[in-house]
Order: sequence, then C-alpha cells, then structure tokens
Amino acid sequence: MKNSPLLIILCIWIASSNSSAQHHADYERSRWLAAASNFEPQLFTQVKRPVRVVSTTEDESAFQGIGVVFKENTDLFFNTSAKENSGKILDFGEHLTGHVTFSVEQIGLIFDGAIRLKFTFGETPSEVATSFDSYNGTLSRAWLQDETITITEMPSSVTFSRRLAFRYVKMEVVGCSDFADFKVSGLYVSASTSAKARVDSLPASTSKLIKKIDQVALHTLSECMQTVFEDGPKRDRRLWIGDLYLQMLANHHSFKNDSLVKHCLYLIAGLSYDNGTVPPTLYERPVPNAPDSPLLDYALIYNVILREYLLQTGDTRTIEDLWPVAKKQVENTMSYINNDGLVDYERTDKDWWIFFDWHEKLDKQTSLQGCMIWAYQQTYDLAKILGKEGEVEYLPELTQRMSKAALDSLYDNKMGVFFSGADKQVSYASQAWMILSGVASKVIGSNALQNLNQLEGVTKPGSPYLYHFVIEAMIKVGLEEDARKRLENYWGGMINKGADTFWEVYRPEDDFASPYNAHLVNSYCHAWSCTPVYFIRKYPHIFK
Ligand code: RAM
Repeated sequence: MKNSPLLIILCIWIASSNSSAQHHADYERSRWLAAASNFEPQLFTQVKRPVRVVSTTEDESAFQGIGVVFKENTDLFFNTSAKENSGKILDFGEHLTGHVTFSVEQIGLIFDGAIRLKFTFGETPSEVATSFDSYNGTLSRAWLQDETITITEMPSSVTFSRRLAFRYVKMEVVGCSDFADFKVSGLYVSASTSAKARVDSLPASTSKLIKKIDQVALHTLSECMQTVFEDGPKRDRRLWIGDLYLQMLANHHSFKNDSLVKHCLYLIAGLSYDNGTVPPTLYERPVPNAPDSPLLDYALIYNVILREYLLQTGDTRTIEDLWPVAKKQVENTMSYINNDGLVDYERTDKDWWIFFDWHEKLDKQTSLQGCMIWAYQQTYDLAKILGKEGEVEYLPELTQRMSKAALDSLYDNKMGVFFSGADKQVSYASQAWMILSGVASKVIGSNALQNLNQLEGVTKPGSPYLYHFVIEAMIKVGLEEDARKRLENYWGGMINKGADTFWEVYRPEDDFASPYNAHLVNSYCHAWSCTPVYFIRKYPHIFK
C-alpha cells in the first residue's frame, strides 16, 4: 500500500513536534542538572580513632539482646599479635561515616607468604556479633558491611575503597602461616559530613531527656548529610524525597546548609521522568540517575519542600526556576481523583508506588486522600507567593471538593474517627493525614486522635517517618502534651535501648522488626529519624 503525501507530511509533523517537546524537556533537565552541580557541597573530614576494645555479651535488657562491655585499651590491641587479637571489637565511641585505613606490621623475623584479614563494621552491637552467613533479607547481601582482604607485603597500609558507616569494627585473622606473626598497628576512619555550622545549644532549662534526644538526632542528621541528604550512610546511601523533607526541616533549625537542599532539589528536577514526574529517589554516581519507580506521596512532597525552602530562604529565583516541576506533579496526579472528589485508590495503586510508612498492614486510601489535599493546598500557596496562582486556578475548588468528600465518606461520626479502605481500618496514619489536610477541624481532629486510645486493633505507626506526621498533627490540633510524651517515649525508647543515632525502623515491642526480612540490613542511622531536631527547636515551649 502506498502512503499518501498528506499522510507522510502529517507523520513528519507529529514526529518533529514530539521531538521538539522532548527536546525542550531534555534541555530543561540538563540545565537543572548543571545547576545542581553548581551547588555541589563541600565535605569536611576528620580523622577519628577507636577509643576502646569491647566484647559483646548476651543481655536480655539490651537492644536485640546484645550488649557491649569494656575489655581493654586500644594500646594493647595495636601493640600485640593480631592472631591473639582475632575476633576483638574496636569501639569508636560514636557513629562515624567515612573511609577506613588500617596498617599491619610484622612481629619477629619471619613473614612467609600472605595474610588474610576480615573486618566487620557495625552500627549496632548485633551486627558485629551475628554471623552474616544465614542472611536471607530482601535487599542485597552486599549492604552488610564486611570486607576481607589479602596482604602480601609487610608492612602495609590499606584503605578500603568502600565508604563505611559504623561505630564498631571486628577484626578477624582468617589466614596466616603458623610461623609468622604480625600486628594491626593502626586503624582509623577519615570521617566525612557536609554539616559544619555550629548548632545553637538548647536553653539550659531544657530537660535532660530532651537534650539527649536532640543531640542524638543532630548526630543522625549530620551523619546523613554527605554530598546529598542521604537516607542512611550505611544503606541506601541516597537521596529520597520523603527523607529530604524531614531533613530539610531539621537542617533549617540546626546546620542551616541551604545550599545542600538546593543541590538536592535541582538534582531531583534534573532527573524527572519524561512525563515530568519527579523520581522518589536517585543515585548521584557515577553520573546522576534515577530508578523508574514513581512514588505518588513523595512526588507531591517535592512541592511541599519547594514552598518550605522558599519560606526558609527567600530564594525566589530557585523556586521560580523549579515552579514548572511543581505544576507537573499536580497535573500528573489530578487525573486519579474521581468527580465525587475521592481518589481512585485502586487505579492509583496500579500506576504508582504509594508509601506513607513501613507497615505491612496499613491501608493507605485515607492517608493518600489527605496527603494530596495537603500538597495541593501548599502548591496553591506557593503559586500565590510566586504570583502564579492563575496557572493553577482550579486548585481551590478541587481541594474543597476533595475535603468535603473525605469528611462525608471517610469519617465515622459515631466512633469519632476516620477510617480507610474496604475493611474500614482505623489507623494513626489516617487521623494524621486528615488533620494535616485540614479535613478534620481542630475539634474533630483532637477527638479522633484521643479516641484511638479507647479503640482496639488500631494500626500504629511502623516507623519514625510516620511518627513525624502524627506528632505534627497532634501539635496542629493542640494536643501538645501528648505530642511531647509521644516524642519522649518513642525516641527516648531508642535511647534507652542504646541508640547513639536514631533508626530507620523502631517498634518498641519488636527489636527485630525489618521491612526487609532481616534486621541486619536495617539502617541504624536513618535520615527520617532526625525529626526531633525540628520539633524540639521549632516548638521550644512544648519540648522543654
Ligand atoms: C527505604 C529508604 C528510605 C525511604 C524509602 C521509601 O528504602 O531507606 O528511607 O524513603 O524506603
């Protein structure tokens, strides 16, 4: 069959108009990536050495049943036979992130061949006390931090190419001739962070517990501040939008590294997908790239971050530049809202990853409804600040319709709580998001949260991430005392269990809870757990 000339011209026109749209998008994305590289943060490094040698003990009262006790000073370790020291654990006294170097020296006259050493790095005692051999988690075994190395010359000094995050280091000799001996004569880490500024101390009248929580949360945040705001320096070592939101809030009240936030915002924009949706996460190296897995709540939180960043810094230039990205997040999610104002959860769930919390049983319909309203409201507010509300003039009507639908269909008048999904699940997540979106008035919201205490089978938060939104919701409806207790019990609970940085997952009733089927691969210095810095410093009258 022959094509008509008209058809050929039409095809050429469609192809060229598509490619020019694509070209424009590509051009913008490269420009944003270039802007990101202009704000590449500086890393500050410091050499840190172990402070003592410890051994692990079984201890029912300790986190995951494993405690540590002092064994000896490090002098002894660095001056005696490594063969005799095999299995000993060095304790750096604090969580550190960086490159580790160790040196070995021969003892005696003979060095016949090679030696083989294994080092295991742990953020917690259980990582250096538990064998990795039976690991069957859902994430790569490679995240577990052990390194084995063969050395053929004495003396030698070795720096591991992999960056490590740890407090404890176990050294084991796995190969050495019977006739030779040597010592590990030194071991240090060149610890890095992009958090430099000195942080204001809290008022002297602040309670001991709040001071301690603040200090551990600050340390958690600074460890996660590398060349991006990472989720965890042990794993996944990359930027995630949900984590970034809580980090930027905490950073604003502490280290004030605005340019790191800007660097991250531009990286995300520069890696947005062809349809304009921002990726929930990205890798910086070898070149910035993002996996293809759109996550709806994180895409919308990008807009909330833009607004917050603008309010914090007054950097209109950056936010005007990124405004088209914000608009796209609204446009790409609006089509999932039915005419009645309710989000079509099933359809959304097919096309997107929906997160909200690490909790296997959480029903997310109501949280999603609330989060979308909340993010759309903030996007409209952002548009108003930029004088661009005409570009999203449909938003006020849309959010009103969504709010009305939520109150009409997701609220149980008799029980005084919001529910979610076909099984009418009652959760902290649903109440929090209905409050943050303003669907619940102050009275309805505060009653709903308090009613949870009387109900059985309520779905609780599974991670510090959701705890953040619950506490924010409590403050919004005036439950300040509850908010303080909740923060003290939850983060204080981690401190009681020995945390010197806060964790990715914490369930007071289960030390081994893991979204990855293996507690060993959990991250024990995790971005979203730094949020007490924000609460304590933003609301000093509550957290005192
Ligand atoms: C985990 C990450 C991160 C979180 C995502 C959804 O893998 O550690 O903190 O944002 O999941």
